[in-house]
Amino acid sequence: MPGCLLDTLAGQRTARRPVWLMRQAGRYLPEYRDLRAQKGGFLELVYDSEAAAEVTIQPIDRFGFDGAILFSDILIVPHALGQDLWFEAGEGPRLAPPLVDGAWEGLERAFRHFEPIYRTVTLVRGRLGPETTMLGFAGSPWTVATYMVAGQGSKDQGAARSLAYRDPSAFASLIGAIEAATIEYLLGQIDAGAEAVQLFDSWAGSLSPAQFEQWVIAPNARITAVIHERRPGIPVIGFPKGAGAKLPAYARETGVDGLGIDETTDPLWIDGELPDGMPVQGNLDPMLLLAGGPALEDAARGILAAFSGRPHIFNLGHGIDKSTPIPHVERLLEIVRGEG
Ligand code: 1CP
Repeated sequence: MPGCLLDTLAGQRTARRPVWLMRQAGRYLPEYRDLRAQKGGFLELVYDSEAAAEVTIQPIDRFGFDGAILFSDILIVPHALGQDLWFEAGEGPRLAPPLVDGAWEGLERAFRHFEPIYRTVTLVRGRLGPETTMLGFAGSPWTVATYMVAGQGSKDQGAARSLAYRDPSAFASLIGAIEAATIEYLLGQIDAGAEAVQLFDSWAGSLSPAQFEQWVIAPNARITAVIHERRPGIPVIGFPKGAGAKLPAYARETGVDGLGIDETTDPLWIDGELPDGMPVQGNLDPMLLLAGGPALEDAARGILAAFSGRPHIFNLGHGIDKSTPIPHVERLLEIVRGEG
């Protein structure tokens, strides 16, 4: 029996609104911090399937979310494509060599890095009750490319944006390589037990409209089409963060089954723009969850009301902040579940 999250993605309006939170596994949970300290680091945790399965399930045990998002990272695909990957304490990810000219062909592929991730999915699926949906994920090619080209995170994604203008064919080749690896990776997650997958395009908002068509919509449409063709019935959630006015085109043209929306999007506006019955996911500001109090409660109720006429998965507009107090999460869940 599928849970209400899968029913919602199939276009049904369920009695209770399904809810999960982006980055629901992570540093705001003391049980995560303990395990991370024991294992020595983030990547050590990700590649240890037993530990990653435990971290994936921690927020389900504590809060009973309707979806369990695989504990991993979007940068596993660059690692598998042959870049070195590590995390600098207090700074963030580093990838070497940076692909300033987009030349990925010389890298030595290491698709074996996908194997422990698949094992995590299988372990988690085996331990979840049928009411909880196992969510796989990957980064979208554009967002993954921004890290591969710069060799790290960046404020304006300038290195990738300028390469895409300077040498569009080299950039298209890099996007194509990421796309192919992402398809293989998502199919592998599905075969291991993922029941839906999300494409995170965290930097979709940094592109001009024409570039958005080329580097966001087109690759996501191709990935979604292959998943639909080869694993029929597995829904794809697209999350083009920052897409704003380009969201309706993204929803129409990619073929995704559900649309993730960030906190800068007005729920009433997007509800009016999307086709009737299209499932949406979002979009509470993570800073409201951090702040708590009446502002949080009013905003949560406003989102529930705005999306009461279509299938809706309650979520944040972006990842939960690491300083979020746990009682605020508990209060939010009471509101979403109609208990308070
Ligand atoms: O413990 C730690 O210090 C590590 C922090 C951390 C965590 C918990 C990183 C490093 N990644 C993750 C897990 C993660 N990342 C998940 C799974 C768990 C969950 O959602 O509960 C997911 C889905 C991601 C996705 C991810 N990684 C994105 C897309 C979503 C988003 O937040 O925009 C991005 C951009 C990354 C890259 C990344 N990984 C980690 C960091 C700190 C970053 C961002 C780097 C930057 O500042 O650009």
